[in-house]
Amino acid sequence: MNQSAALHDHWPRWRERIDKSLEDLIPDATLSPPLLHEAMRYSGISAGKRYRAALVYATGHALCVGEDTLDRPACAVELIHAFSLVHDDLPAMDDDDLRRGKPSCHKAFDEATAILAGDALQTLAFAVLSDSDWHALSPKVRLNMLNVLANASGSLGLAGGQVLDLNMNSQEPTLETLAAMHRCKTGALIEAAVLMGGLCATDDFATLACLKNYAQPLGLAFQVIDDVLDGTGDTVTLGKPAGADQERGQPTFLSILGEAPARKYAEELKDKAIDALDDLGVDTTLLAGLAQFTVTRSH
Ligand code: GRG
Repeated sequence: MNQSAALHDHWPRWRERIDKSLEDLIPDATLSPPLLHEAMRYSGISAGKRYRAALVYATGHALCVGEDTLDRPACAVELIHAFSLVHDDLPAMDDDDLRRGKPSCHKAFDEATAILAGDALQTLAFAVLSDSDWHALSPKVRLNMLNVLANASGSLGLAGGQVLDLNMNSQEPTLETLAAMHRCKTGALIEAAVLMGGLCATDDFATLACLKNYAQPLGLAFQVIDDVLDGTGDTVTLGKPAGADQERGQPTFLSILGEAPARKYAEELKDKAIDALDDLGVDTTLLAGLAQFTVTRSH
């Protein structure tokens, strides 16, 4: 079976697992305060490709970890991702009205609720990993994961990347400054997803180093294609406003390089990611399939 077919065999099931787990983990909208829980469920459940969750499952799969063990780490990564999207859409950030094919959280609810729903999705990510009623992984492994996820979300990861992004419009960015910003804003969580899947199996330094060497170019490739799709795709397929980067005058890999060189750059990054898998010495078909998907995706 080729990489894409193998991935296709698993990914839809992973999506279902994530939605079922998040249904259980995000408090029910009947619980007080109902509006906050409704907003969290609106932005957290049945949403998105679940690309980062797929990275957790595929990494765990390569290292022979059972899916029951991977569910919570995958949910935690998706909760941070959902939080970042809710905040990214706010008027003080990108001010986008559409996300994942429906009104963004602050449009469907209101701005204050969206800020608080984002905050609560973030803290829930750490709660699901530190929950003393969850016994699939040892406290030491969970602590390592919490550290990876917290660092990826903070000033050296997503939050820092967002600040660099907000300040970027006033500068003439180079390819290197753009890549440095996206290594934080997009790459850090993608790397955390892969490392968390890895940590479910091992804390072996060499294995985790190989996983980083896979995840880092992959995260950048994901963003290069995100920029290409923003400028060349359509709103319905993307589920978010097409052409938004250009409208905001935002520098992107597409605006700096043009479409064909940007796609070529993403291909090179993808090849680098796949090459890094050789050093793992295990069956990495699904991780290679995800790398392939990263550069061929249409949304
Ligand atoms: C401190 C976590 C944290 C966030 C606050 C708002 C913010 C700072 C950071 C923004 C991070 C962000 C939104 C990066 C964009 C990453 C990206 C390319 C998102 C699109 O991901 P997809 O295509 O989306 O996987 P779906 O909807 O499929 O999940």
